[in-house]
Amino acid sequence: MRKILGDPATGANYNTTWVGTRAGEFLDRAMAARAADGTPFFMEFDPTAPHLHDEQNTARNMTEPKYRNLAVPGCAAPTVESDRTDKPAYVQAFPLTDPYSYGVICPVAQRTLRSLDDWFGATIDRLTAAGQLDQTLIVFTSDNGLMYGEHGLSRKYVPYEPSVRVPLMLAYPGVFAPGTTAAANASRALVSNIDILPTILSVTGTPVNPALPKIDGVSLVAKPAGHKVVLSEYWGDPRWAPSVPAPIPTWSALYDRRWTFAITYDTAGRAVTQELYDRVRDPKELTNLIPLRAGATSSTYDVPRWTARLNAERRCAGASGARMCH
Ligand SMILES: [Ca+2]
Repeated sequence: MRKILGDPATGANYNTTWVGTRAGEFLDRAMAARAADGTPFFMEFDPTAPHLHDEQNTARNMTEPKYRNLAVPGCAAPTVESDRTDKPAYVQAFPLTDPYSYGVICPVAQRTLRSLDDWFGATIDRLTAAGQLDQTLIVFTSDNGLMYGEHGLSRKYVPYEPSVRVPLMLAYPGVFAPGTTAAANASRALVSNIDILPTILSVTGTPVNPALPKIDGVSLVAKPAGHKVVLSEYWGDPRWAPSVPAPIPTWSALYDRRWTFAITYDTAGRAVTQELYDRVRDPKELTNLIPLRAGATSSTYDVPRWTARLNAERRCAGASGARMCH
């Protein structure tokens, strides 16, 4: 992708504006082609926001000038987890608090999303004006969350909820009823980015080539309630080691509507730590309910069963068959 520096003083070529303008130009061409002969179109709109739009810029310059003083909610200091001995060593290596993450990065990131919101609205307006909104599947999501000081952490890459739980909103009139995502059942649905592809295939009536690898996700048209459990995995990347207090290890985690079960591994793939959180009673994931050392059992919780379930999801293939993903 072309690097757009923009002018922090004037906002000229601000990254989101630049990408949004190009997206609008693309849509105009796509609408014309569709009107001419029905050609379908696919567009992915990925602004750099809320990241720094240039590494040399300061956090202040992430924000479009007109929004630099915008009041934004939701960036309070998180609960300090005074006892992190129930968490892996890499977590304990981070400082206990990170005021920069929630005090500086969080509000700036939220202001950048106001610019994104403007361009999202402009995109909807364009589709509406062209009479295409009712025939367009819109997927709104993110590739990751970000820690704003929870557990002392300030990046992504971790199995805790702020890092892995992101919005996934779908709009396609006639298939997904308006407001569905706000309904009690739907908002608790366990879905994952692996469901986006089968959902697009379903909406567009595209047959799956049986010669291709099995698709683990499910179409959210066919299964709007999503999954019984969702797997998340991170593969340790040693290139990040110098930038954090400790390398974040490879881990895998299983989530159902109540529980989070996570295992970290050493570089040889051996399980090192295990964690179990009850997100109903402990939504901030402050108390690991089982012994930290991998393989250690608990008199209260069935650790072998959780381990077996996690391993099954790590090895599953496809949404049907003997080793299906759940
Ligand atoms: Ca703790």
